[in-house]
Amino acid sequence: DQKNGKKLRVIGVPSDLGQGRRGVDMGPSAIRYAGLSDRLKELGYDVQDLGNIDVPTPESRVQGHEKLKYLDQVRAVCDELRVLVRDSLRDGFMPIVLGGDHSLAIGSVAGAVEARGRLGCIWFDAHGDMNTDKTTPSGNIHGMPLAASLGLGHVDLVTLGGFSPKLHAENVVLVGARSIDPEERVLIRESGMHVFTMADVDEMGISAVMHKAIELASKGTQGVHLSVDLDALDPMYAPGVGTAVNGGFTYREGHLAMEVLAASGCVTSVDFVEVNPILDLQNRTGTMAVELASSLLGLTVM
Ligand code: 5AB
Ligand code: MN
Ligand code: MN
Ligand code: MN
Repeated sequence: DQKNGKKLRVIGVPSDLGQGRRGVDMGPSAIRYAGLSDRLKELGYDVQDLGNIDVPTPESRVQGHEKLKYLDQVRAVCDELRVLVRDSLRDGFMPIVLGGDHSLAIGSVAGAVEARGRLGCIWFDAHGDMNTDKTTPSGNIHGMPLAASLGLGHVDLVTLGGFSPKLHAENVVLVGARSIDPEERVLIRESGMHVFTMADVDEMGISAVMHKAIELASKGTQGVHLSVDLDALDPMYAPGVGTAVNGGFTYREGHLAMEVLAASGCVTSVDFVEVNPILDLQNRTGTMAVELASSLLGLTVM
């Protein structure tokens, strides 16, 4: 059994710094409450939960930068996460990062690349997360983590860990996109990264999309960082997200995507982000995150 002796480390990032709606800071609690650790232990893993990174509450924050909201604090949180992800991998653990808003992925990607070298990245999202300080319509850094990881945007985000870029566009695959800002679209096209929109998923089927995504992300890399924004799923299955967009993955498409990834064995670190229990219905979205993690980490019925 390939899971024997496999060690997982859970890292909570209770951050709502990167977006505009309160409540996503409680995402890590909601995912834990839905039974994450027990499910993973049932699957035969050794699970260590490191608890949460300290994140300043809104009441104690200062808005430093005129355009990018809470830039300094986002950078500090990402830097702390970078070290935890890096050291977890170096200690032989697969990091499972719980968010919190998607800005945290700047830190998890940086740490994963530091530990392992060249990595592919599969990014499940309704959005592109490819805005920069120049193109952002909102000032919210959760719309920028993929750009920052590709070396685009504000220097404080791009240079985390002292190196840039973290990712190479030919190994980056966005899956599930259906809400891209006009200038963000230009950056996506110019970058050369790969995009499978929901229309592509409808046309090709999620299985073919995933096989292609894995091939692209794995080519010449030491593993794949998987970043799951729960808003990739249809709001019917994941209503507890700050920026819900209709027309997302069905329950089975989400699971099949994880199952194809599990079979490939390519994923070396993962984020589950944007879970907002205040906007949720009876923790449906936290539960979805736990179920997706189970499928990713190899739950087989037979
Ligand atoms: B998420 C928007 N493109 O930049 C922006 O949830 C939304 O991490 C970003 O994918 C959504 O503000 C960021 C309009
Ligand atoms: Mn999103
Ligand atoms: Mn996102
Ligand atoms: Mn969001």
